[in-house]
Order: sequence, then structure tokens, then C-alpha cells
Amino acid sequence: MSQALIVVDVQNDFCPGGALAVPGGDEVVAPVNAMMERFDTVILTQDWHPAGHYSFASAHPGKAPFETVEMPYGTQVLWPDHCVQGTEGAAFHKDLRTDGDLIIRKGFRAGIDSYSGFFENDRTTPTGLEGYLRSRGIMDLTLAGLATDFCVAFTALDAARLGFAVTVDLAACRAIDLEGSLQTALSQMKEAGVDLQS
Ligand code: VGL
Ligand code: ZN
Repeated sequence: MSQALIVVDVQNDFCPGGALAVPGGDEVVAPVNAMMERFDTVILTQDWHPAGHYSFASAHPGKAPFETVEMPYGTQVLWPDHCVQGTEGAAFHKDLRTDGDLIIRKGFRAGIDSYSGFFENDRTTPTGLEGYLRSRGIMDLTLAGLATDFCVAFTALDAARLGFAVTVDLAACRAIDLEGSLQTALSQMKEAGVDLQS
């Protein structure tokens, strides 16, 4: 069975010094680069927001980062401005290998966030990644990157729901861990049949 590696959001803004720095975010670069050697299909995702994106606290007067708002598609955590299209913060970490087969950009619609590489946060608007994988006969996925409890977990849960076999390599992931979000994400992934490797 064909396998693919999906490298989630290894971008400057999620690394130390970035706008939404994930603790130890840059530590995934070396293991992810090494994993790329083992897969003949490598896909990278890139968080890619327009300025003023609705997931930014700055777009909601009176709200601070990490507070939440209700959106038509459910509760949305508000983030510091991050991964704005074309900025250095949205670029991949300089040491990350980016010679993969496909780069999926997500979160580019102003009114809706997209943690998962498969669907926007309404869980129904597709990015096209499912079709790409199916048309190439790839049903076995390994995930790594940032952040374990948001974009990696949402991607893993959608992939499992779509019937892909999913492994998350936790040694090549780092978490934001907002109020227990890491523990919740790990249990949800386990429950969904995701193979959590550490
Ligand atoms: C992410 C929060 C906002 C992620 C992206 O890559 O996990 N988290 N945008
Ligand atoms: Zn984002």
C-alpha cells in the first residue's frame, strides 16, 4: 500500500521567536527531515492566512489572544496574528526540506479557520487533499509537525474519519497545550484509532 508523510505547519511563526511559538517547535525539523527519506510521497501543509483573518484576536475588538468566540461553525480559539500570507512568519523553517510532492495551503478564507489539512473548521469544506491522496492510491498516512493538539490532531482525526490508516509520530511533533488541549487531542486520536508513536 502506498504511504505518504504529511508534514504539518513547520513554519517560522510556530517556532521559537515566532508569533504563535510552539515550545520546542524547531526541534521537529531534524526528525522530520530524516523521516522524509523513508517516504516516496511527502506532503507539506502551510497555514496561510490573509491579514485580518477571523481567527486573529486582533479582528475581534476587546478580545485577547487565546480567548474564544462563537463562529457559525462552532467555538473558535482566537490567536495572535500569525502565518500571514507572504510574510517571513508564514515561510517554512529555513532548515526544513521543502522538496516534497505537494504543498497544501489552508486557512486562506478570511471568515473560517482551517486546522486540518483535509477540511476547514466547519469540517465539511474540503481542501482537495483527500482527492489527491485517493487518486494516487495512497491510503496510509504518517503525520508529523506542529502543533500536536491543533493542526496535527485535526488532520489525523479527519484522515481517520475518511478511512485512511493514520500514524502520528509524536517525537516529531510539538504541542501548544492550551488548557489541557494536548491530553484531549491525544485521547481523541487514540479513540479514533490513530496509531500514536513516540
Ligand atoms: C495552528 C493555531 C492556529 C497549528 C494553526 O498549526 O496547529 N494552530 N493556526
Ligand atoms: Zn492559523
